[in-house]
Amino acid sequence: MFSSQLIKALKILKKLTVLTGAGISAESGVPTFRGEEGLWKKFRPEELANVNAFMKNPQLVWEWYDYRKKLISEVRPNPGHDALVKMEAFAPEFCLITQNVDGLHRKAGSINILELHGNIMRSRCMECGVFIDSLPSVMKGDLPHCQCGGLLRPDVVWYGEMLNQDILHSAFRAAETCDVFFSIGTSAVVQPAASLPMVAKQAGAFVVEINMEPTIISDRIDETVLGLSGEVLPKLLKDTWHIEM
Ligand code: BJW
Ligand code: ZN
Repeated sequence: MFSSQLIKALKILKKLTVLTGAGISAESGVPTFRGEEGLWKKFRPEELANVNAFMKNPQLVWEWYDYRKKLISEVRPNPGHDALVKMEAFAPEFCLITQNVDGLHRKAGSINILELHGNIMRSRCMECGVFIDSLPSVMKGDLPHCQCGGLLRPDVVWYGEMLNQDILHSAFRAAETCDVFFSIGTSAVVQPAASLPMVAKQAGAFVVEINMEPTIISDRIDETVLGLSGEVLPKLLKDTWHIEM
């Protein structure tokens, strides 16, 4: 399943950087965005995950987010998340970059995490910018509002919006400076996250993808391991460091 080159690279690495996407949470019961098992058969994420959709119909967008928040609050991390916690303990330096907004890596116990697209459990005031961790705040009709009167929105990054520049900078730095880079459970189509594996490759890292199916980066990296991340990652721990989960 794994090349001897990968096992060797892991055994001697100094810095491991990991990028995760929706696929790593799929086995916890959080649907993905795209692909066969893709989440929103009814809603296209492109149509809801943007500020224009929110301004046009905040009720609908909040309904989608409330539904997802409830779902996420009821699920647990899976063996894929757990294996990454163990890897963080083994790698001298480790950085986990996630596109996911579900907070499951932190729940599992990962420490050095960069949340590229925000966190669904947090809200932000569109007027004064204050962050709010627990809703409901002040409700006006069906919509949550800030003490200042401004409309609250989920603190996530929508299409067409800039990512937090400090977090993005740290993510590019982690990609440029690692020996091994994993791209796990992401279709690698959404920029700028999708550039990170290629940045790591150009900087000389051994780049490995773990996914149920090939993606648009599969031909451009060192190794693709096809399978469920919740099965592949524990096996990788066993084959490399002889850890049973
Ligand atoms: C398994 C599995 C299992 C399943 N085991 N595997 C350059 C070129 C073209 C376009 C752009 C560009 N630069 C910017 C853009 C525009 C846009 C973009 O990238 N569009 C593309 C779609 C073309 N990007 C942006 O707008 C970004 N902003 C930006 O760049 O600002 C600067 C700028 C602004 C304006 C113009 C130009 C520049 C922001 C992107 C924000 C993305 N936001 C979302 C929503 C977050 C909030 C929420 O959750 O509601 O983030 S969209 C959605 O996609 C979400 C995800 O994080 C993101 C990535 O999806 P991911 O994680 O890859 O999931 P899937 O479903 O696609 O894939 C799952 C994979 O798992 C599949 O491959 C399965 O096979 C696999 N899988 N089960 C292993 N068990
Ligand atoms: Zn406010």
